Amino acid sequence: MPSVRRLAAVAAAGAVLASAGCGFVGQHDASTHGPDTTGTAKTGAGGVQTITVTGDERMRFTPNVIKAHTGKLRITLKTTGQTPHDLQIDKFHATTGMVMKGRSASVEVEISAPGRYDFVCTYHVKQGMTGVIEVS
Ligand SMILES: [Cu+2]
Repeated sequence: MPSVRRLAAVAAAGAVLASAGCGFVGQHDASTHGPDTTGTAKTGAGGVQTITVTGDERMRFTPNVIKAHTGKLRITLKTTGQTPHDLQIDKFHATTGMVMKGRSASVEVEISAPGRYDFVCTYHVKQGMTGVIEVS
């Protein structure tokens, strides 16, 4: 059963990089990280938007561009290969924690402002394992 870490974080303008040591560890850039795959979060029970992202042996998230609206968003990371991954949304300091082969775990945030929110695999950010949530 996937574990859910609840974080009621608010994306207030200007709250970026509030604390040293927990800033952006990577920024999504398709020009260096290969072609993007886009997925749209679906609104389910309780108005929570959900989407599943896979992490694979190529050190890529699929999709790596998530379209969502403001409100609650739950991203489930599923690791498909041998290599464990995590999914961390930098701005919210929110993470799935390490997800082993064949397992999945979720991270849930509440996004109050439209914008672009980067996420990374903290283990493979240097290999370009990054993505972005596009919130409208
Ligand atoms: Cu990874």
